[in-house]
Amino acid sequence: MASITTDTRAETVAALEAIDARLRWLSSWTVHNANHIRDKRDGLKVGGHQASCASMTAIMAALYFHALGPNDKVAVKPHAGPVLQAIHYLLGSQSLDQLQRFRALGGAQSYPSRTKDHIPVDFSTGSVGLGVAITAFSSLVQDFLIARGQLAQADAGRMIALMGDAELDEGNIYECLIEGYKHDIRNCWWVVDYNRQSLDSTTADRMFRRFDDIFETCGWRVITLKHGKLQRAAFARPGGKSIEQWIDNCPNAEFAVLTYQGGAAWRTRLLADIGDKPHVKKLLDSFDDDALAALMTNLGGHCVETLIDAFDSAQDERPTLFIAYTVKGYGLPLAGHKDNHSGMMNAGQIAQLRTSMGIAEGAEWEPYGGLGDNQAARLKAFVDSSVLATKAAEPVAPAVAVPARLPVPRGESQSTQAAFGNVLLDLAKSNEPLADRIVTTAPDVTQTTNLGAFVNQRGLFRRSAMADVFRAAQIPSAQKWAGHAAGQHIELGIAENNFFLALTSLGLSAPHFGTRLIPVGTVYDPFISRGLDALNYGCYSDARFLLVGTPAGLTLGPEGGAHQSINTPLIGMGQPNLTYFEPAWADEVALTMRWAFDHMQKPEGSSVYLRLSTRVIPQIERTSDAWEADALKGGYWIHRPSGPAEAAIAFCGAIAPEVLDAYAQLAEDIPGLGLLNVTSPDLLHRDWSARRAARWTSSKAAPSHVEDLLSALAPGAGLITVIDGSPGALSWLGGVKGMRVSPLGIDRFGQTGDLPDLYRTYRLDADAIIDAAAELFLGD
Ligand SMILES: Cc1ncc(C[n+]2csc(CCOP(=O)(O)OP(=O)(O)O)c2C)c(N)n1
Ligand SMILES: [Mg+2]
Repeated sequence: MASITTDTRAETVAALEAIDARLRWLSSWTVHNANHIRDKRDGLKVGGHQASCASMTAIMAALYFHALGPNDKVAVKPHAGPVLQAIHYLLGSQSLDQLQRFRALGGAQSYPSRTKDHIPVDFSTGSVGLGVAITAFSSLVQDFLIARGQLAQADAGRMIALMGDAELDEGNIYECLIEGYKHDIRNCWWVVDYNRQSLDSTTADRMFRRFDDIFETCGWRVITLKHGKLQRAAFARPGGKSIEQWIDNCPNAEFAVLTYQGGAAWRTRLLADIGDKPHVKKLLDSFDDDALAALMTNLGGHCVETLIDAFDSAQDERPTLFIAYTVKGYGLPLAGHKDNHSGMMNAGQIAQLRTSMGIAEGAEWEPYGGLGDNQAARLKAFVDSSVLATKAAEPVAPAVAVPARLPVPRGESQSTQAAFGNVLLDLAKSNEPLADRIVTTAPDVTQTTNLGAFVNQRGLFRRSAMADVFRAAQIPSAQKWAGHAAGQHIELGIAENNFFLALTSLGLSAPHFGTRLIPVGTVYDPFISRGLDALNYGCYSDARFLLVGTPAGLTLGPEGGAHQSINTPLIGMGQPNLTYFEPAWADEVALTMRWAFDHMQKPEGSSVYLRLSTRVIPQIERTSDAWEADALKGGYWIHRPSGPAEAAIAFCGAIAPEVLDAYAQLAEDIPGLGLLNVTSPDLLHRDWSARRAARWTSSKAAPSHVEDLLSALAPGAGLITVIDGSPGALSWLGGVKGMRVSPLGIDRFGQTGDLPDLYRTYRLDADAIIDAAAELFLGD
C-alpha cells in the first residue's frame, strides 16, 4: 500500500468515495424499506439506525476496500450492521431477499451475528463494549497459536473493532486495556466513530483529550483524524487558522446544532464569533451555504483520503486507536440532531436523497444504481478486485480426539473440585492429543479452583519467557509459575468480564484460526454473575468452552453470603448454548468432563458449565457402569422406586451425604422410596420442553428422559427435591407428571457458618428432608 502512484491513489480515492455514498444509500434504504415499505402486521416499530450507519460509511469503505488484509477480522459497531450488509451486497455475497427482510424472521440481523447472518461475520456485536474488547482477546489467542506453531506468523491478521464513541463509556473497555497491556497484545486496531453522540444526547466535552492519555498509558498508539482534507486546505488559507481554532473550541452540542441547521446558520454563527478576525469574512464568502456546510462537517472520519493515510501509516504491530471525528447522520437530513439515534428519514427525505444520487424510482436496490454504465462497471471491478472479495471462508478445524474414558481420580472421600483438578492433572501428564489442546484460564483464582496442578505441568503462556523468581530463589512453593511460549495457562487478572471474553476468543479459535482449542476456565461460582453479559455474548457467538464454577453454594460457608452462589443453577438452565451439569461424585466429574470435551466440538454441541464444590464427601460405591448413560442425559436412579413407589427424593450435587442419610431413615417408613440423582437439571428440562414442543412441530413422540425416569413412580406420588441453590432448579420436576413437590433449596442470602449450622438454618439437612417427606404425606 505504501507505493501507491498518484494516479492509482486518485482512482482509489474516487472509488472509495463512490462506495461511501453507495453504503450510505443502501443502509438507509434497507432501514427505510423495513420500516416504511414492508408490510407491518403487528404495529410495532421495526427500527434501525440510519444516522449511526451514515456516521461510519466512509470509515467502512476505507477499511474494507483499502486497508483490510486477507487475515484481518472485524467487529462492526452494532448499529452499523446494515452497512456491513450493504458491503456484502456490493460484493454479491448478500442477497436482495436478505436485505429486504432486514430485522424480519430469517433475514439480515439488526446487529451483526456470527450465527444468524448469512454473510461472513467475524465477531458478533450488540451489547456495546463487548464486541470491541473481544478483538483484544482474539489478538492474544492468535499469538498463543503462533507461539505454539499452530499458526504461521505470515498468516497473522489484525483484529479490528469499529466502535461507537459511547462504547468508550463501558468499563469493560478499560478492564480489557489493562489485561491487554499485561499480555503485550499486538495487531489490534480500534477505530472510534467519534460523532460525540450516544443514544440520548451529545457526549461530554470534558472527555475530549482524555482518551489519548488513557490509551497511550496502556501502550497504544493514538491517531486522531480530526479534520478532513477540505478543512485542512481551508485552514491553510488566510483566516483559516481562526476557523480551525473556533472548531477546536466548539462544544459538542453546539457543533451538532449547527450541523443540523446547515450552511446559513454556520455562516451567521462564525461571523458573530470570529467575523472580526483578519480574513475570516473573506474566507467564508468564498463558500456558498452548501459548500460552507460541507466544509464545516468535513471531519477526518468522512474524508477517505485522511482515512487511508491514517490506516497506511499504522502498518506495524502496535495496537492502535484511531479517533475518527464524524457527524452522526452525515449526508442525511438527520445529521447532528440530538434525537437522531433512532430517527428515520420520512418518505420525502429519502426520495430527496435518492434523487440526489441520481437513482431512479424503482431502482433503489440496484447495487450500482445512479451511476453511468462505465462508472458502474469500473466501481464493480474495483469492488470485485478487493482483498475482501477473495477472502477465504472460515476454516473447518478437525476435531481433537477425546479418550473413550477419563480415569476417575482415586480417594474414598473427595470433592468435585479436587476431582476436576485431578482429571486435568492426569490429562496434563498424558500424551493425549486432547491434553495439548487444552488451554486453561482463570480470573486470579487458578490455585483456589484447583487448576494449579495442570499449570505446574503445562506452564503459563507468555510470549516472552518469564522466570519463576521464587523458584530461582529456592523458596518452596507448590506453584511453579514460569511462563513461556509453550505454556497452556493464560493467567488473567481478577476482572471476570475479561475472563469470559478470553474464553469466547479461545472458544472461537477453530472457526477463526483453523485450530481447535479446548478452553477450560474456572471462576468462583458466585462471580459468574459479574461477567454474565460476556458469558451470554460468548454463548451467542457459539464459542465453545468448558466453564467451571467452583466453589458453589453454601459449601463456601465460612466465606459468607456474598460468596455463596444461589441462582447459578438457574443461569445454567436458562442460558442458551450452555449445558449445565452439577455432579455429586468424582466419577460423575470424570464422566461429564469427557462428555464436555466431546460435546464442545460437535457442530450441534455447546459450551458446558460444571457447578462444583470444595466439600469433601464419601464416594459412592458402584456395582456397574449402568448409571452412566442416564447420568449423561441429566439424571439416574440411585434407588429405583419399587412396589407402591409413592415417593422419591431428587437431588443435585454436593448435598448428597444429607440426602443419603435422610434416605436411609425414610426408606424404612416409605417402602419403595426412590432416590434420583439429577446430574443436569438443565438437560432434563431442555429435553422435556423439547418433547412438549415437538407435539406441535414434529411427529417425534418419544418420551423425554425425565418422563421415563418419573414413570417409575406411581401416579400422584410425591417428590422431595433438594439442591444447594435456587429450589426452582428442581421443583419443576413435579409438573412433569403432576406430582406433589416439597422443594428444598436456598432462596435467601447466605451467611457465615459451618456446614451443619448452615444446612440446619437453610433447611437442607437430613431432618429437613425428612420433614419435607412427612409434609407430603401428612399435609399441613
Ligand atoms: C450494553 C448496552 N447497553 C445499551 C445499549 C443500547 N444502545 C444501543 S446504541 C447506544 C448508544 C450508541 O452510541 P455510540 O456507541 O456512540 O454509537 P453511534 O450510534 O453514536 O454511532 C445504546 C445506549 C446496548 N446496545 N448495549
Ligand atoms: Mg456516537
